[in-house]
Amino acid sequence: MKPTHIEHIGIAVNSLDEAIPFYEKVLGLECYAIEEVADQKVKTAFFMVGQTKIELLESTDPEGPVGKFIEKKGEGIHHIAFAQPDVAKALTEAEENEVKLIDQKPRKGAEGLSIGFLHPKSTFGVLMEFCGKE
Ligand code: CMX
Repeated sequence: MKPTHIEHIGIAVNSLDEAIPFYEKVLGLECYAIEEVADQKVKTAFFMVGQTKIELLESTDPEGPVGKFIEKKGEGIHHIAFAQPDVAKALTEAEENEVKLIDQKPRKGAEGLSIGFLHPKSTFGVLMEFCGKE
């Protein structure tokens, strides 16, 4: 299944309060939402750039995925999310192509969207997310 576009790029930061002014003042983007995703142990901030979003990720728990990532690699690009019309089907198709899945089926992420992750060890070192309304 072909993604329609890049839905968002996830960027791990130490502090939303410190990073948001850069996106607003230097890039002139508007932070249109801040949301905590308890399940993922992150607080997120969103900016729209054309059809694609920038999702800043601040960890709320050092043992969460973003906390561990920052501890190991520091701030930076954390994942790329592809918009998929049918996330469940896209995950099944990836698994049929021998990709290791983090999520066997979609779960709820930020903005109420269905999300599912592919393991970076199966995707040439880039954590990938499928993301969509279904
Ligand atoms: N990108 C690329 N590689 C990554 C990575 C990332 N974001 N996160 C971890 N890895 C690599 C590590 O570097 C490590 O590689 P080495 O073994 O070569 O050192 C390996 O994956 C294992 O990493 P780890 O630190 O031991 O962490 P875990 O195995 O416990 O977890 C992962 C890694 C990807 C399974 C976990 O982070 C995960 O489930 N991620 C998906 C959920 C998520 O990231 N949520 C936050 C965003 C939520 C949102 O957008 O709403």
